[in-house]
Amino acid sequence: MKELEGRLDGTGLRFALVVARFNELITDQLLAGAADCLIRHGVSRDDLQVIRVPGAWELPGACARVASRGGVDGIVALGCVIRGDTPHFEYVAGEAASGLGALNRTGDVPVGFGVLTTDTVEQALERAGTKAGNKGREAAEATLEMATLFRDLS
Ligand code: INI
Repeated sequence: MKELEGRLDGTGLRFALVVARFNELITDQLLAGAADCLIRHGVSRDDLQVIRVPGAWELPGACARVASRGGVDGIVALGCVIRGDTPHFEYVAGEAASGLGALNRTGDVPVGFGVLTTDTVEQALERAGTKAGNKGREAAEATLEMATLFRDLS
């Protein structure tokens, strides 16, 4: 039986980290976790590009342009959508998830989903480097694994 899976070796790979400024107290922590993960796995700091956008709504458009421009092996999308009193949350979170999902399925490079969708600020903080880990780090690690897998599959 032959098995194929990605590796956590980022030597020579290039990544774009596309990060939303909305809720930046939290997204800055997701960014720190994602960058630290990739560097620890061998990605050169010079091969990381950080691209900032206003909010999670803007993530799919920016990631699509980065993907079509080329020059990266993977993209990590980072954002934080916190539920409010109106249906606004559903639209922003839904569009970010479906837009990034479509891009991940159809593009040449993997797009990691490091977008928190939570009911409260506390839940978001827990997932941005406190008791529930750092979802930016997890998204970066998965993107690295998929980037090496995509290389092997191409
Ligand atoms: N953007 C976020 O990233 N998180 C949110 O929680 C959020 N809320 O709640 O409104 C949010 N809104 C802004 C949105 O992403 C766009 O930047 C804005 O609508 C302009 O297009």
